[in-house]
This record gives sequence, structure tokens and C-alpha cells, in this order.
Amino acid sequence: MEAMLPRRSFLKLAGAGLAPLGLGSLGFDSRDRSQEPSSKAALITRQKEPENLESPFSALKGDITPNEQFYVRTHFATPRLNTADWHLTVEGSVDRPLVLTYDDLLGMGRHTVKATLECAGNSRVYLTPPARGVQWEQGAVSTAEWTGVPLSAILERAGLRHDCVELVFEGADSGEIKDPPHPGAALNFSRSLPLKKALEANVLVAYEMNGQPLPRAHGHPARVIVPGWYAVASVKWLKRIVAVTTPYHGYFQTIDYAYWRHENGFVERVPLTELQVKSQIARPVFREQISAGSTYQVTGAAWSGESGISQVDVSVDGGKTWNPTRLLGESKAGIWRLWNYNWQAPSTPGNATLMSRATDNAGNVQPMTRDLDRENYMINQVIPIEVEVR
Ligand SMILES: Nc1nc2c(c(=O)[nH]1)N[C@H]1C(S)=C(S)[C@@H](COP(=O)(O)O)O[C@H]1N2
Ligand SMILES: [Mo]
Repeated sequence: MEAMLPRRSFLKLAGAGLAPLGLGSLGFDSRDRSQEPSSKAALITRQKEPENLESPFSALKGDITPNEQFYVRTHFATPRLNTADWHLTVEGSVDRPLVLTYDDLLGMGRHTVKATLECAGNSRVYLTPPARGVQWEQGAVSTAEWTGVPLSAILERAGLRHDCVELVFEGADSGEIKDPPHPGAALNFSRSLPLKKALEANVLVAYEMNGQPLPRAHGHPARVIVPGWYAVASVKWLKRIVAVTTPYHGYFQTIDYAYWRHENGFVERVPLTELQVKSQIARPVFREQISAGSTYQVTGAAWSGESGISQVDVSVDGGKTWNPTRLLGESKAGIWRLWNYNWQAPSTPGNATLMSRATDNAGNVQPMTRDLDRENYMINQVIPIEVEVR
């Protein structure tokens, strides 16, 4: 397996066949990740092709997920892009259309934001009846520090016109959709942001993840990062930004990654956007055996897109009574907060049902039941964890 070669010799091998196009005497660009294997041993494989890999949430430790443990969600074959010939174009309703090289992008700024990415399908395996899509447990969520250029700076250079209402982001990955309804031919992954969201200071075109050039699986050379929104908005392998004058209705925000919203007595199909308030128990895991009479530290994380987490409660009696947990770190929108609770396990053997429930500063409380208008997405209801005391 290629991953077994030491990294250095692997890069040399990869570089040997490359024409030294503006790369100096080295013959390859050390930032080139086009040959990097995208798979990661620390992750749980949910699907091989396209690559869908789950983070081991029970290994939660600290609020940053190491790159090797960060979940991977892809819809099509993972592109192999290299920094030497990658371009980002900015077009549509702009005064100055742009074609940016990788070096242009790096030269436009360096801004770091911490953000939790959660796939809107995270926790899907717990739905009854079963719902279509990748059967994620609790690990389609991870947190990193992202470094890149504020999107607003790129849009400013391009000179957005006043009639622009949304920005559409296109990835270099493409393929055919199998489940109907679907278009007649292959399409690229794409998603849009309303202008107001796109101009927020923490929305980035990121080129680094936890201080490393963006790994291939996470969108190398550059991706969008939209803190506080379901990660489907954070388009990887970014190649084109289009300023449009009417709302975009692409596949990944209408047929897929959308839900039914009730408004004015109507039911409307709308793209899913903000992360819904949610907490998860990392430890204990399902059916873990716990010594009777011991003190067990229940540990987990909680997040919300709209505002910071203000409270997480734990129940050890199946939801009858709730106890406040100890919250670590800061209360910030779009970034998870670790928490723990010392549970005095009963002295007599038997089953116990643990639950956690988060509240954010806007007063949103994690629900106990499933909202059917969300179908197979936005799964934030309280999940019971049954353990065995013995
Ligand atoms: N170009 C592109 N961008 C994409 C996707 C994709 O398949 N192609 N998947 C989206 C979804 S649904 C998620 S959850 C996140 C996953 O980001 P990660 O793989 O870095 O964790 O990327 C988003 N951006
Ligand atoms: Mo996702």
C-alpha cells in the first residue's frame, strides 16, 4: 500500500515524473498534494468509493480534531489537483473578473478561524425507520483551525455589483447522481451562499487546516469554510465563484441537503443552513460495561450554529431527571464545546440509559423527538446511550 512508504520518499517518487513547470530545480512543489493518498487509517470506513470516512468520536480529546482523525464526506471521486496549475476564477456580476493562482491566493491574506464541521447526515444510523444515505454514527463531526483569505476580500477585489444576491461555489469534483430525481448527465458539486452570509468576516477560502496545507481529502488546494452552517456549504476543491443575480437552485440545495419549512401556512423546500443545537456523548459508548459503584466521567461535546452553548445537562435515568455538566472552553457559535459529568454509577448491576441535552445562548434546546420535515438530515434529537452496570 502506498501509504506505507515514508512520506518523504513518497513525495520524491511522486515528483520524479513531473515536468519542472516553474518549480525551480527541485522538480516538484512540496505543496503539491495531488498524489497524496486520501484515505486515513484512524478513521472508520463507511464507504470506499466515493470516500466517506467517520471520525472515532469516542476518542474525543481536546477541542481540535487532528487532521488524520477528521471525518471525510465526498460525493464523487476525490480530485487530484496540484497547486502549480490550479486556478480560482471569480465571475458573474462583478466589475473585475479574476483568475487567481495558488500564490495569488496565499498573497491575499492569512486569517485563522476555528470551526466545527458537521455533516447534515451525522447520526443518521439512529433514525427509525432507517433513512437513505451514508449510515453515520456520531463521527461525521470534527473541529479544526482553518487558515485562508476572507471571502469578502476576494469579492472586494472582484468588485461585486449591486445586483448580486448570492455567490455560487463550484468544486472541481463531478459525477453522476444515481438516485432519482437527477439531472441527465454528470454535474460538479456546487452550493451557494446568500450575499449577507458570504460577507461575514469569518467565511474563508481556506488553504490550511490545523497549520498544514489543506489535505487532499479536505479540498486541496482551497475550500470554502462557512462557520456555523452544515458542512455541505463548505465547498471543497474550489475552482469557481460566480456572483449571481437570482437565488441559485442547484441539486445540493434543493433535491439534496434541503428540508421542508413551514411558513405562512405553506410548506416550502429550502436549503439547510445553520447547525442545529446538539450534544453528543463520547464516553461511555453504546453498551459499555461500567463497574457498579464506580465514579465514571461522562464526556462529550456540544455545538450550535446560531450562538454559543450555554448549558449541557445529562440524564442517567432515561430522561426522568437532568443534571448540569461542567462546560469547558468558551461559548462561541459554530465551535463545539467539550463538557463532562461525574456519574456515580449505581451499586447494583443493571442497565442504565444516559442522555445529554444542550441549550444555546439564543435559548434553543436540543429536542427529544425527531422532526419529520427534516427527513434524513439535521439529526439533533437526544440520543439515548444504554450501558451495562456490573
Ligand atoms: N466539492 C465538494 N465539496 C464538499 C463536498 C463534496 O462532496 N464535494 N461534500 C460536502 C459535505 S456534505 C460535507 S459534510 C463536507 C465535508 O468536509 P470534510 O470532508 O472536510 O469533513 O464537505 C462539503 N463540501
Ligand atoms: Mo455533509
